[in-house]
Amino acid sequence: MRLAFDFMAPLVSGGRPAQADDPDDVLTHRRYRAIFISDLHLGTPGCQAAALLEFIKAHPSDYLYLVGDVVDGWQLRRRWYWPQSHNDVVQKLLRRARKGCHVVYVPGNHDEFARGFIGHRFGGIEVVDDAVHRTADGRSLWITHGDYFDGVIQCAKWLAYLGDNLYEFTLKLNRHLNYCRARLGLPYWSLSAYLKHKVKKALNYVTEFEQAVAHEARRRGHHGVVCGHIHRAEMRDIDGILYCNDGDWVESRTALVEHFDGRLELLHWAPLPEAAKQGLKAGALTA
Ligand SMILES: [Mn+2]
Repeated sequence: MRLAFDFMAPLVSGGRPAQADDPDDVLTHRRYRAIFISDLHLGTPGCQAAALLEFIKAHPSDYLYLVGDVVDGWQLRRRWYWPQSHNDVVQKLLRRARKGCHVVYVPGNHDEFARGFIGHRFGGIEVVDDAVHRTADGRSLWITHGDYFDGVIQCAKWLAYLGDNLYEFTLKLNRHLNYCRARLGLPYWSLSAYLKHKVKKALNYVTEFEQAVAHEARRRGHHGVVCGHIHRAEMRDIDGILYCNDGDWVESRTALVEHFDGRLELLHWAPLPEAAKQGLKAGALTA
């Protein structure tokens, strides 16, 4: 995986200066041809909305793809959470579209309510089930959130986080469990072996997901695929198909970007220090 820390990157990228489409932008960074972000989960306390807003402001682009789970409808239904910073992100996205950026919204499973509006536009933002992006160097990228592949892969992702301590604990639990089972006249059953099997399956899940998405992109005749969903930024070749996962804005603050020559890159956003935020407004830099 190629992860670039682009904090304080040069103002000029590929011979093209970062131009202001909008005086609201902060031109500390570079302009890209296309930006792909997903799994923002607006409407949840986990969403890093302030950092996300900074990132969007710092990176103007010709295309902006929102690759699903933009708003977390599941959590909002349970508990309403909508601070100003989340509103600011939505306002910024609408503003981007208004200022001429081609903004495409591909809903995911957490914002499946938006799938009811496929084919429509909201303030210039196009809502589609999936999209195809043609890179500057002529490659065709299929854009999908990725949850459609959950059906074929049994997910037990949380088990991947089980550590050694928990394993020790399960061994102990296993002894007690089997003591009880024996007293009830039940045969021995290994809890730890069962869990170990589950963990292995969870680790395989990521690989299987990546392969399933890449193979579908190939079946559809594309050079590559851009997706999200599993909150794991990645860019690599899978059987001749370029698999790109743009990560998320809950844990990793990652985005996939296309340079003006068609080169793709994964970015990890490091929030700006306060000093840089002030005084580096667009107006101050365009002179
Ligand atoms: Mn998802």
